[in-house]
Amino acid sequence: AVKRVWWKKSVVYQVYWRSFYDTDGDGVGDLDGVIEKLDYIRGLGVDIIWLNPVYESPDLDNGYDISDYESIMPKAGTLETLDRLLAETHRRGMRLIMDLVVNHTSHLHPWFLESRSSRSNPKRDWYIWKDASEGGGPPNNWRSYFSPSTWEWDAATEQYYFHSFAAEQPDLNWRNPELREAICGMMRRWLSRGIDGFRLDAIALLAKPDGFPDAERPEDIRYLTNNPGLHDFIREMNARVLAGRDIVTVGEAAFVTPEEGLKFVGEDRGELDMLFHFEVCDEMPSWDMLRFKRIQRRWYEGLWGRGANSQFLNNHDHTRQVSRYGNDGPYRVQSAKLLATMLHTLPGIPYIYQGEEIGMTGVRFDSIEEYNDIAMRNRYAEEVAGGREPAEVLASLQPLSRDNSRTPMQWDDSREAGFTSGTPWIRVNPNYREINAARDLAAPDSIYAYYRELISLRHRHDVLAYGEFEEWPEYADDEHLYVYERHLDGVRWLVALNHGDEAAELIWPARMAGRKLRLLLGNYPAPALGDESAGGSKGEGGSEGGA
Ligand code: ISL
Repeated sequence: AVKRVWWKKSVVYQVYWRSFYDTDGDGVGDLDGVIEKLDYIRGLGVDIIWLNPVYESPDLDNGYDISDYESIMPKAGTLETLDRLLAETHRRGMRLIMDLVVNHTSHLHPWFLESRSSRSNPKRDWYIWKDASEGGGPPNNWRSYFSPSTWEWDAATEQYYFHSFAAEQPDLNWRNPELREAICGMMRRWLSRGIDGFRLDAIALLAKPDGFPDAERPEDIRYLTNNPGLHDFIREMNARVLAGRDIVTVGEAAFVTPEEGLKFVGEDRGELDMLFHFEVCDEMPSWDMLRFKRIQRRWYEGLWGRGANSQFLNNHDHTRQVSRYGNDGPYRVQSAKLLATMLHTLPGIPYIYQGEEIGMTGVRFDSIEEYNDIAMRNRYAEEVAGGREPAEVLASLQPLSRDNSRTPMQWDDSREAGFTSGTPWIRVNPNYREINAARDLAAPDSIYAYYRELISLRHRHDVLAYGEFEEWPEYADDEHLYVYERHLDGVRWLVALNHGDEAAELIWPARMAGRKLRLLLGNYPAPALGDESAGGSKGEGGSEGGA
């Protein structure tokens, strides 16, 4: 049986605040904007808000380069605004978790300024410094996420420092006990302020291997993650900060298998509550039904009854799910509902990324200057410097640019989609006249209304949170149909999904004879559920999500 905890019946809504709602006209969303839209979020029925980083930052990686953990970036607001947001969130019966980056800081964080000031500075060891290799040049051949090397030369002290992401994001040295104490103290202060937990950024990266050996295949950056000692750090963090509080934590863990994943979230481990694994978003470029089924099966078998997973197909790093994994053309609405049905009925806690609930789509800007994403811009510069045709490089980077999901929330059909009275920091998707929240709020059969219903079903029925998962074997190898049940204490829910663009008929297996069916939800008008022909669910070129 699965351990029952409130957050397992919850749905999380991710607020990428800089693109959510701008109240002061500077073109960047802000915390006041989140406060103003709390009723919209609450209207959906979600329980937990995950707020992307709001700390003081030079903002080269949109807040993931923190220069002061204890204050708020002026673009977002002040500590006072954050307190108000927290109070207003709680007043509406929701909780707020903050995104926290402890693998690295900004290169402008006072800790790093001290660390780089001299080899003998007391904070030298709070970051990772190494001499050049014997022949000169970086200590090893590793690639970072956002640039050709993980090593950046510091001319003043004549050593390299290590960075898993951009050079402006030096990695902290978790082997240093004073550093760990500083991080734990900071986390405790945030919890005392009343926040309800953390989304822990890049948590699988905290430990680095002894001696930093060269990689055989530098382009496969798995070596950055899951190194020995990682779980000691997380357990210590749990014991010193998280344990015994009514909070919830989710770790962002790149490159984990279910076996590795269980170490983060195993209920007997004393580490974290939930996990984002990236076997779908990082490793499945476009929809692949058989692969997706395999991933779901393995994670279910690996974690069920032992630790919690999460379900998501997009976030601020991954392009919009309806564009990437669905159909954002003629079947956009049906497709968005289909993906939602799947995410909210598979085992795991569903995460919604702002705008997903109205079916927002990816974008394509005309020139590299219109993009902001540091990962994309650095990659573009590297490839163009390497002699590739700029237009070709741009075209190859567009589909997966992180900016696809970072365009402003489309509130209505007024200028700039009602996001700002000024000039938005990143262009609004031109399709905002058709796709916007005002329109969805007014239509009873909108994507928004459908999400609200899915969330309400989760709250009202334990089977979605605690029910076992069973695929119909008849369709296990089907490339378009995904048919499974969740069951708990004699209650069985059937989910039948058609990802194909052709109508399909569900063949009713003999074991279903005599079953009484009630249709709960579907992305097409309800099919007739006769006594015999109970399963004949046909969808015009789309899909059925019903039970
Ligand atoms: O988006 C990815 C690549 O497709 C992920 O692997 C991602 O880069 C990685 O999981 C870490 O992401 C997080 O930390 C980054 C930050 O830029 C991302 O926005 C954040 O989600 C560095 O702090």
